[in-house]
Amino acid sequence: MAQRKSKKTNSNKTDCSRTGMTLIDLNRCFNEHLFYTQGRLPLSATLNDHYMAAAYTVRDRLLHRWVCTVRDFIREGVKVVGYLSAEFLLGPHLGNNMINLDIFDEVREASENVGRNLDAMLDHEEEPGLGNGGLGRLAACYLDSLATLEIPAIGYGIRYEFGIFDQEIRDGWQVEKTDKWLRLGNPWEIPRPEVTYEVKFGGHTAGYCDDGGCYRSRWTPDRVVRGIAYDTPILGYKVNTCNMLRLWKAEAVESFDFASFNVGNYYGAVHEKVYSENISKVLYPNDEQIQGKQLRLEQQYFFVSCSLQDMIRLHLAIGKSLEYFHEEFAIQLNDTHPSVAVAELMRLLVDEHHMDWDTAWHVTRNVFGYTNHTLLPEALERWPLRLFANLLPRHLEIIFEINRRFLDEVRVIYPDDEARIARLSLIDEQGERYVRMANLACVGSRAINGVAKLHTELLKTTVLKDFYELWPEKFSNKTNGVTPRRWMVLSNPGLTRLIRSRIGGGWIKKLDRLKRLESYAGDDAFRREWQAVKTGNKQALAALILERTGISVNPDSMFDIQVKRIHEYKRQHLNVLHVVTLYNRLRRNPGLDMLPRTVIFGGKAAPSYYMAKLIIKLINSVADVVNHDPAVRNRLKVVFFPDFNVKSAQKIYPAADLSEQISTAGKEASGTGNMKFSMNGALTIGTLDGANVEIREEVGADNFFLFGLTAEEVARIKSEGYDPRSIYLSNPDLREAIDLIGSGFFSRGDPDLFKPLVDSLLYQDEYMLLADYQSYVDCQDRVSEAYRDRDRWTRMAILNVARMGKFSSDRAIREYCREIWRVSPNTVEMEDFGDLVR
Ligand code: Z16
Repeated sequence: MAQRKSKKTNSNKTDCSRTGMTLIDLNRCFNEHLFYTQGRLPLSATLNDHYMAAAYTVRDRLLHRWVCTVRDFIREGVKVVGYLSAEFLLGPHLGNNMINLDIFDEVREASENVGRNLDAMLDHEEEPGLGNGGLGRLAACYLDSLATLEIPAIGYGIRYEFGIFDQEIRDGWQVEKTDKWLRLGNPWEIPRPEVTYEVKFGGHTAGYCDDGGCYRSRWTPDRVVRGIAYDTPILGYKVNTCNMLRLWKAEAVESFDFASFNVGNYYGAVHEKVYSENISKVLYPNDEQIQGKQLRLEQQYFFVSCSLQDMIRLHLAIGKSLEYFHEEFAIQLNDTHPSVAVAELMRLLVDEHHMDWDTAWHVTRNVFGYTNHTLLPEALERWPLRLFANLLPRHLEIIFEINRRFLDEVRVIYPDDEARIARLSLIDEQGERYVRMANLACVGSRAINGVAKLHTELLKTTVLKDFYELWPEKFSNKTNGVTPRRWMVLSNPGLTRLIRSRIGGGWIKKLDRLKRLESYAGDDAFRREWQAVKTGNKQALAALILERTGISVNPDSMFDIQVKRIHEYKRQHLNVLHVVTLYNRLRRNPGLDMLPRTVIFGGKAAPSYYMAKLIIKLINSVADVVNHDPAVRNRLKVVFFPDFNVKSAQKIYPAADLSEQISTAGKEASGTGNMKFSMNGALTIGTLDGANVEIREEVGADNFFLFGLTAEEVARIKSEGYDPRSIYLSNPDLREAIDLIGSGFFSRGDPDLFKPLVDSLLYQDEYMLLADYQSYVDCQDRVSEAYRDRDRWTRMAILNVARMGKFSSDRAIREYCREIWRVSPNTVEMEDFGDLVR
């Protein structure tokens, strides 16, 4: 590449002004792509053609920054973050890149010039749904903040051909549809057919003596798969830094086909190809519960191995020795999904790069950090030893060796404490043997963190207690955050404009500056404008609800929204009990002066999670009855919004009045939807769980609707023996609500349909809905009262937004950078490539 003189540019100017791009240039580029990329004349261009032309036009603006950023990845002294995650829930790119390039208005005008409405194009984009929920979306927010803070970083993951399924609702039930997100092509990715690595599976190991007389292990696999890199540029907000997300696609290794081909086994060769490509075929749709499928372990190992090999190649490219690998890279394990990386890095260093064990272990232990995202026992990953041994025989040897050395150390510190040693062991030996991935991650990492204050404290006293006692200095908290670029600027332009009109735009990068809005909470004119923005957002959502569900809702009613994955611990059915309670009040007293509410639900259930799917059916069944009962007279509406995803989330959060964050205390590690709602001016009704605790701390107890047991109380009551039935028997309103569901009232007279749900509440109630019911209903009554005083409500909403600064993912990433990764910003200098670059 011809390199001309290097030129420093002003990073506060937009691309348009920086490179001298004008609207005319943008229009020309747009039309060129329409013609040369899509092969269309303006008159015959479809919506997709226009979208593609717009996407390529915007992508072109990213590439100059990208090549300059990537150039610095292999510059000595620039430490790079490698963020390993099985999921990245990115959401649509076009609008976000336009925001970060600061060319939103210009592109809008350019598209109007070709006779196409920008919003139609934005709506047309298929989102990459390469994640389940919170964890995947967090990874996406973190990539945005890393780039915005000018931290050199690479996200590593899997290029699933099919992401999280599309949800349809038929007869009230969830139906899963394959997510064919690549059907129309993906203009945001750049395939790198020359960046490939081989990944071995299965087979056996054998010991041998190397030239120096050292005992070594040689792994002879029975399968080899190739990973191919697909890169997506990740631009920061108004900076030159454009990092990359590198996702791996699995392909067959040709030499393996040929072996079969030569003996005439054509079918076998093709089978091998199909088999290999299976690895990156589909995202496992389970959130917070493990399935233990071999293919899932294959996926994990596949992307981890490709990613580590890639980082090693980059490291060697700067000419430094691998014993300094941890000085050039900081690798974060997003949950235990990539934790086999600990064994794989050891294997690469010891077996492939002939490093001695102690040096390799020093490097490994200093390069990794591990983030835990859950306390739920069913979500803690363990792999049956058999399965692990068959797929990764060499890694099991390495894990045994790590474990042997580790437990030797433990025995010195805790002599004769066999119970503790058994708990710390990387191998679970009670009954069937398992490899414990969280233990592997803890032993192999320099830093371990939880995702909210409460969660981190609970980690230290429960699931990771023994590790905390062993290495307290490794533990820290990193409360989650979300990016205000996507979750405010892009999704809520009305609010953004209003805030800008008073305090400028500095808050978009320094969210703490929203504090300056506090003084406007008492300003009548500001409050009226605020309400107008909210009403506009509610009207837009009402139109979308009508389009998607056929239900018409009243934008003047309170929009009470719970959107998140469906899970018993998140207690969507507690919300339903409240709806039924309100409904019973209306049936009892048809003239009741009740604050009109629209209760909106959204979220996907894991396809194999029966109770979660039954909860969806329950919501839809209650909705059917309530929405059609003339006695209700528009005082209560219930909506299940189908196929909740990033795209619809961007229209839902801005329209909420009330945010439902009602998990059983101690169960939600953090939550991030809670932050998105509050940033968009919704008030929260919630328990003291996850980040709710800190949100309440920040916005003030007066501006937060708190109810329910604390995590401590939950644990105490559980240990003393919890009896949901006695609560049911002693609370008439609760009994009436449960009985109505149990009677078949919402299921066309069929008492069996919801029996499993009702029984689980009456006889187990693992998540203590009944214990929190009255406190929740009372709290909801306070909510309704507060909403009647619209000025007071708006004041509270303004204060919520003003005090959300802490929950920017920029703050979270700064903490990771300083306290875990020890990386600092690298200002990307733009290089003038002369005629090469427009
Ligand atoms: C997930 O989304 C989360 C945890 C987990 O173990 C697996 C998945 Cl797929 C979520 C937590 O439930 C949520 O509380 C948290 O905010 C989010 O991870 C990000 O940390």
